[in-house]
Amino acid sequence: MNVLLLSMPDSFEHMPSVGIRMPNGGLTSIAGNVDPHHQVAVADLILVQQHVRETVTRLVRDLEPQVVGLSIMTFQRRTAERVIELVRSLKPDVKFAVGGYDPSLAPEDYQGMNIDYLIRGEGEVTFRELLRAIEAGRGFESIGGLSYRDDGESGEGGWVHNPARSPHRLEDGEVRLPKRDARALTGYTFLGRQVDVIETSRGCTYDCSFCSIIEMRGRNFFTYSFDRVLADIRDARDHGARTLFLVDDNIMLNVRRFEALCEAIIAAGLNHLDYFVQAMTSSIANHGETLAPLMKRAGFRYVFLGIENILDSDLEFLRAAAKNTARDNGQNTGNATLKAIDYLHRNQMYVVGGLIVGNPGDTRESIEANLEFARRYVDWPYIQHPTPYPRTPMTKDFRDQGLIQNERLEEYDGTTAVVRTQHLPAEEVEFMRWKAERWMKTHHIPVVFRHDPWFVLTHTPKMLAHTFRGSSIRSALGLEDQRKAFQRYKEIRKAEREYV
Ligand code: B12
Ligand code: SF4
Repeated sequence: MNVLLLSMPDSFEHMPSVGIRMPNGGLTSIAGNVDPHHQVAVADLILVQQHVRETVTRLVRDLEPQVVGLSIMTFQRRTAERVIELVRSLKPDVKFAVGGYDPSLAPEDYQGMNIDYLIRGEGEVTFRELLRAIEAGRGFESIGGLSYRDDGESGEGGWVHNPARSPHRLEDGEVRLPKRDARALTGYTFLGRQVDVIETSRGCTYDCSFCSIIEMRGRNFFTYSFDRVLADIRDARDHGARTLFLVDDNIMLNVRRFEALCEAIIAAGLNHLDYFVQAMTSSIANHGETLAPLMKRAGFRYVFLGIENILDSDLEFLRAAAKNTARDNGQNTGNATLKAIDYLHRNQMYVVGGLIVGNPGDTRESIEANLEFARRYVDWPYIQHPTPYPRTPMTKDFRDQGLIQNERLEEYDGTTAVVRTQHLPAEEVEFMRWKAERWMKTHHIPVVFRHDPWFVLTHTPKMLAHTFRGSSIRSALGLEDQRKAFQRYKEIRKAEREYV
């Protein structure tokens, strides 16, 4: 069968497509795990953000897919619906499958859409079995993790939801390597270097209230063998990647394993690549003395730190206190953030600082404290607002407190404030972040210049134009109210969301 897998073009403020275009790891993994006789193509629509309609039309005409699969996050749901309608208009008999976080966690919202199958949770085995069943003309009732339309029998609007599939333990080699050759488009980049994504583990045993992971797969942590990980890194390198993003949910859950992975990367001579990883502050703070130099030797350059917030009360709301706690001789010694940042900086790595501002108890002062912290200590701010994604504990909290101000899901991109605090309206929270964060981003330009001068010379005007869109010379000089520039930015952002 011909299969076309699409990831959505929607990006958000901290991932401007002019400088950052990353592949969707889930789709290449699915492509690598269907039976080999299928012709699978993967298209990451982020690569053609300005030409979605033409590109999808061309791909459908050229590849003539019988099955089209879409990977969807919540803020991409509206775009996904539009892509579905477009493909249907081109090829009405195509079978549609959707997967990823949004369909998995809000399947009921997809029942009215013009689709045939919904894959909940991990997709490799479920999708493989789905294709087998379609090909053989068999029923779907035995496929775990699958929801499907069955207008004949079921009562629930024609939908049948099979029992969930347990998360794969990953250790037996059943989940094969991703198939990068399936990619139909080119142009992946992370600040001028070709980028790819790698997985070494899946899952997390924490339960931060804003995170979708627990509802998606339960509290567990399963790992791939190092041989597989190294083979995956080599494959990404052989496909041209020079920067690798480790997309593990929480690679630092097992610090000893992560240290051994760094050693393995060095021993395999793969430390000439740049690595970007998401990390827990407590792991870095508690093991930084040995871990940070080792990471540096293995090629780690950027570390995304889930700081979340510098105030204890906010950490409590976010249920993120445990992963941000430093320990000395088994004693809790307070917030781990500064210690973690210090270890990373001392070893010439850069901190992408993940902070969440706009929590229910936040005041102007508490938000300012976090912004000031970011200004002083992080190299690249990644400040977001709490966003009520389907089925997270936080969503229930916000709903119970009546704080959700905006139900337009296409704006649930993390940098649009959609919830108010008990003290400030959502828009004010967003204004404060927007005003401060644009300038912080400019501080990192010299660092990028030293690493990739050509990229900076050729892309800085575009990057700045993106970061400061809405601003004018007058607003920069203080001759115009910043709020006017902010309103213009909001209008531009709204127009950008019309991808199809
Ligand atoms: C890595 C990652 C990123 C990377 C993305 C790199 C990339 N291009 O892949 C970066 C840092 C850029 C990123 C950014 C964002 N992310 Co993110 N990210 C993750 C993370 C940590 C892992 C995702 C991953 O790659 N997993 C590995 C792959 C193999 O698994 P997978 O994607 O789930 O795919 C499997 C299944 O879902 C399923 N599947 C997926 N698609 C499909 C399609 C079909 C047809 C089928 C059959 C199956 C299927 O099968 C796959 C294989 O098993 C998750 C989860 C977490 N713990 O936080 C969040 C997560 C996905 N991100 C999220 C969000 C919201 C964002 C942002 C909007 C804001 C933010 N929080 O940073 C931005 C938007 C990005 C953009 N487009 O501009 C949310 C999504 C919530 C939701 N309900 O939509 C998550 C769940 C985090 C959270 N807050 O809970 N993210
Ligand atoms: S530690 Fe990270 S992956 Fe784990 S629940 Fe918290 S935010 Fe999610």
